[in-house]
Parts: sequence; structure tokens; C-alpha cells
Amino acid sequence: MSETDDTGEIDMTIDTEVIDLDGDGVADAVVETTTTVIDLDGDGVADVVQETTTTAIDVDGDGEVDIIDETTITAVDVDGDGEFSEDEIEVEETTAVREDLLDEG
Ligand SMILES: [Ca+2]
Ligand SMILES: [Ca+2]
Ligand SMILES: [Ca+2]
Ligand SMILES: [Ca+2]
Repeated sequence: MSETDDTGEIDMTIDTEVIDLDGDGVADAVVETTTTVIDLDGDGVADVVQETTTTAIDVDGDGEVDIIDETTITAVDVDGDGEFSEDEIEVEETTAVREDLLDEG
């Protein structure tokens, strides 16, 4: 039916982990990992893998997120050997802290 069947595939998975640091039953940190695997030429071997980990932390325990840390790892198989060597992997990290939390400190 479709002519694009063998030309590429994108696979995305989202994994969410809730962490209760002090064990009071209320979540203190939520870690969400989004993994995107892209097979550009459809040969079954991943050409691009991108993993984004977002960590939301409630420092003072008031139920509102205070710090959001986001790390993105992008691996591109530039030379097409099916492996991601060190120079083909890029890591990017950003941290956002709630503004009024900084004022108090
Ligand atoms: Ca807790
Ligand atoms: Ca491929
Ligand atoms: Ca908070
Ligand atoms: Ca490679």
C-alpha cells in the first residue's frame, strides 16, 4: 500500500520514574526519559538515537517543582558503521531553577 514502508522508522519511548526521597508518600522528584530511535534508511540499524532525561525536583516539599534539569544526549551514526563512537555523541544539559527560590536564598 505505502511506498514509504522501507525508507525509515522512528521509534519513541517515554519512561517516567517517580522518586519519593523521604518516604512520606509524596513525590519529591520525577524523572522522565524520552528515547527516540531513528532508522533513516530502514535497514534495521539505528542511525540516530536521542535520549532526553528531564528531572523535576521539589526541594522544599511543598508539592511544587523547584528545579528542572534537562539532559539531552544525541548520537548520530555519521559514518554509518552501526556504532556510536565518542565523536558522534553530543550531550547538552540545562538546569532551570524557580525564580522566587533564588530570591529567598
Ligand atoms: Ca516525599
Ligand atoms: Ca539505518
Ligand atoms: Ca517546592
Ligand atoms: Ca559510527
